[in-house]
This record gives sequence, C-alpha cells and structure tokens, in this order.
Amino acid sequence: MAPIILYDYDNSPPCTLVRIVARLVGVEHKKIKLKSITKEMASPEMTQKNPQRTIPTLDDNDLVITESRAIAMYLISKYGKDDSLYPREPQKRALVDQRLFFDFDIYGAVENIWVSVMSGKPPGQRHVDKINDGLETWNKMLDGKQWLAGENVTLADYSAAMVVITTQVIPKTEFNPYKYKNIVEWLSRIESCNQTYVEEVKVFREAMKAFLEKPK
Ligand SMILES: N[C@@H](CCC(=O)N[C@@H](CS)C(=O)NCC(=O)O)C(=O)O
Repeated sequence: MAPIILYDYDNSPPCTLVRIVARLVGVEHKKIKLKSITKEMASPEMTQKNPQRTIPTLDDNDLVITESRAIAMYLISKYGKDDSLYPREPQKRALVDQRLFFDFDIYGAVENIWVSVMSGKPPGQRHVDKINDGLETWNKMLDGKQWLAGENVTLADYSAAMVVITTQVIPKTEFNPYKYKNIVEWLSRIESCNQTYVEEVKVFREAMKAFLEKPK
C-alpha cells in the first residue's frame, strides 16, 4: 500500500479542515505542501489527477478525492475509529449533511470576496450580505445548543468553524463573528475540547498572516 497523499497549503481554509480531520481520525498520511497552487495544480500530472485543479486533493492509492468536505467524510468513514464525527444513522447524518451544505454555500461567498479583495476590487455587496446572514443563521442554529448537529462535536462544527474563522481574516472587510454570543461560546467549546483543532487553526492563521504581509 502506498502512503495516502494530501496535497496541502497551510493558509487554505479547506486544507485546514482536512488536516484537522486527518489528525482526529489518526490516519497516517504524507503531506505535499504546494508553493504555488495555480502553477503546480496545472501540471499535466496534477490536472489528470484533479481536473478541478484545487487543493486539498487526497490520493489514497489512486482513489483521488477533491472537495474538503468529501475528503473529510471519506477519511472518517474509512479510517475513523467510530462514527461520532460523521454519524452513519440516517437522521443524524442528514443533520450533519444539511449543516455542511449550508457552510459550503456560505464559503462560496467568502471565496468570492477573497478573490475580489486580492485583485483590488471592492467586495460584492450580495456576498457581504450572504456572509452576514450566514453568521446570523449559525448564531440562531446554536441557540440552546452546544453543537451544530446533534449532541456531540461533528464534522459540521469543524467545517463551519473554518468558514467562520475565515470571514474574520479577509482583509478590507469587517465581518465580526465575535459579536454573536452563541458563536463565540461554540468556537471556544470546540477549542477547549480539541487541541488538534487549536494547533491547525494556529498554522492556518500564521500562514495567512505571513501571506498577507508578503509584498505582492
Ligand atoms: N470547495 C473546495 C474549495 C477548494 C479551493 O478552492 N481551494 C483553493 C485553495 S484555498 C484552490 O485550490 N484554489 C486554486 C488556485 O488558487 O489556483 C473545497 O472545499 O475543497
């Protein structure tokens, strides 16, 4: 068996989600850290592996999976010691899936704003409104609840937390997830129950800071 390979980039939110889950599941893997995503993912070898040319990309003995949430679901289903992060029971799983599709949609707006800001354009108001509405919605979902889906921390929490954290690091925008009490308490609950999450978020934040400070 060849080692599992994860094509990775420290300041990428979706890569950070996969790093967190891979460590939580405890699956051995080799990380290939890219230097230039656009250049390296456009090589003929990588385009053949992943026509989307995005990272994270996971290669598990020629099973190539892209899309961070799909990679996380796969790692938990195949290598998890139990199903607590991504339950097998259909009703429980449906709730986790709903939350994941919701955060995927909000992340689309985050990406759109990131691209605008990085190319010196103003962020689209439609996307700004969508993110603010997303933050409100998460805050409501968490009313009286410890976690986003069910009675324990799941993939839904880690995935949404990465989107929430990312809203706050985009330059020239003023998203403030910390004004929502339920979100603040939930983020600190995730942190206090999980050192792996704390470490990988630190890697993400430091890499993002270095990227933003680097002269363009
Ligand atoms: N929905 C995808 C998004 C992946 C994505 O867009 N990744 C970025 C890096 S954060 C990427 O590969 N961008 C291509 C590029 O920069 O050329 C996921 O969750 O994996």
